[in-house]
Amino acid sequence: MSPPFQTFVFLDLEATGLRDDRPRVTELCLVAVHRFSLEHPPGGGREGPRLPRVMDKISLCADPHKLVCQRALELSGLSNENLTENCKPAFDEVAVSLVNGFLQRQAPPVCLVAHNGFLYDFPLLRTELLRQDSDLPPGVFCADSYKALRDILWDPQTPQNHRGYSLAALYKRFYRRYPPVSHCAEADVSTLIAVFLSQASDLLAWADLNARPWESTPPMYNPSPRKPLRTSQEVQNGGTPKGQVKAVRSSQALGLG
Ligand code: DCM
Ligand code: MG
Repeated sequence: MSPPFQTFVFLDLEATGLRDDRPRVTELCLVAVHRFSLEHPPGGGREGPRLPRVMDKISLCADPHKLVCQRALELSGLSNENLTENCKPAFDEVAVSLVNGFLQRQAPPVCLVAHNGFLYDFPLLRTELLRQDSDLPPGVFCADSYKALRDILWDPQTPQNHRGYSLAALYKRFYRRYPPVSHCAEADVSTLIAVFLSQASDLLAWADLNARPWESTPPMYNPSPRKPLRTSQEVQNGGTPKGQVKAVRSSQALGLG
């Protein structure tokens, strides 16, 4: 199915590090907003932007089975320790089916939107899906709001550097305050929706023209062959497969457990 898109699904991932670290996902949030609500926004009050009333949301934390780097921990507040303490399973086949079921509930065609998504969130999500021998449902597209807003707001008179287009900087530009929370997947998605709403008609037109088919997203890296991971069912039963015991022990040896 081709544009115009009927549903925009805003996405943010938290992870163990940056691209070069071969990161693993620690948190995923998806919020689906119908085009109608983006074309008829609720308006803002003195207290800040108001988001559409009708939105579907999913937010999941995941054990990354990899050391969370210090900077990622400081930013996101997610650590190997607190994810383990809260018995979070890996980004496993249950997470994949939740994401796919969520997307299938939305009015098609669906376009994912992430800030810097072409370079970070989309390739990383594709890697995590490939690790589970899976992918998104057919017909999904994706658009990068960072790239879109650079195109839309570009003014040769006042060249802005890369930082001027960060999510927090754009929110400040449009709402004259910084986002109340950053680097939590759900909070970053709320900030992204608020930013999107402030430029909605241009961004909708940009997405209809420039969104890419999901299948054209290259994975961030090729996941190594699958190791036995603790599944959601095993977490529920309190069971721990042998490989996982080893991983927990080695993280204890690293001072994580
Ligand atoms: N990240 C990082 N170092 C940075 C910025 C981000 O390791 N300087 C990683 C950890 C974050 C993830 O990127 O969980 C996603 O970033 P953001 O919170 O901006 O969405
Ligand atoms: Mg984030």
